[in-house]
Amino acid sequence: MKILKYTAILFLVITLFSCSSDDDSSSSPVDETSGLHKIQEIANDTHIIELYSSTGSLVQGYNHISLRIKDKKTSTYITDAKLDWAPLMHMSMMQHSCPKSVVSKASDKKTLYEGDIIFQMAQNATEYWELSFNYTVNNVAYTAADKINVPASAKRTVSSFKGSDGSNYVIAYIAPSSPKVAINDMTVGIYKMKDMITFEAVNNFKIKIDPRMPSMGNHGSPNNTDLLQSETNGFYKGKLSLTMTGYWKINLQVLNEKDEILKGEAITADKTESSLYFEIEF
Ligand SMILES: [Cu+2]
Repeated sequence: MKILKYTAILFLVITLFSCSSDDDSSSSPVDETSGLHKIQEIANDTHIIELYSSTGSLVQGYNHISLRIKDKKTSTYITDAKLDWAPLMHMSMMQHSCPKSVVSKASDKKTLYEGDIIFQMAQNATEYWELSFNYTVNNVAYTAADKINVPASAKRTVSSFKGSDGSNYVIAYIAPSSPKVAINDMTVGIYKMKDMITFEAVNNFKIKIDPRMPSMGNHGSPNNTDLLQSETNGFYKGKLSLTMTGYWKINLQVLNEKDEILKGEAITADKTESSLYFEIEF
């Protein structure tokens, strides 16, 4: 498996190297999408918006998305756009959005913009997500929208829940994206649903984690730490201890700023899982 991976990297390096040595036109802009894979394009009459991620697909859960805007006439990439995006799920009985960040210029990039979207639900045969853009280039306003593909995740990395305070929340696993047998830096996003369209980051909550291996007597791990926020509207961060590879259920408890439990239960001999959890397997 490792050999395969290294062979793939070697081929990639050779390909990249041979591409760059062929490219002698100094006027063509640098391709800033190396390491990224195209998810899809969303076009209107004037532009093509290219969506990218590290994998080339969207997932139910947390997504870090990069994008660039190509002018159809000149085939050049826009460097000074102002963008806003709006994900909308078209369900049979209603429509709703999901938590998202603003879209901003990627640091040190000319043509690349980036942001986060957390899809709390997957599409199905009749219900689908649409992504719309409102943006301006040289003070001219444009819109573009299209269906996007958000398949169900095999493991649970996002949950919608009603808290004991009556509010609805979305909680999403963000990192580690490649868990290791180690004390991992863990990142989670949590948002309150204000209405069907508006999801706001919540502040000064606490997320308690209790990772367990159900297949091995539901044993846990030492030296986990609660997830806390280091900045207003920011993600929650803590330490996730994983002592072996395999399937882990990360049991969660969400506490509000008054230390009241909004959702989730402590694990005991009789209570082997919380009603709120993430799953990982590595
Ligand atoms: Cu939905």
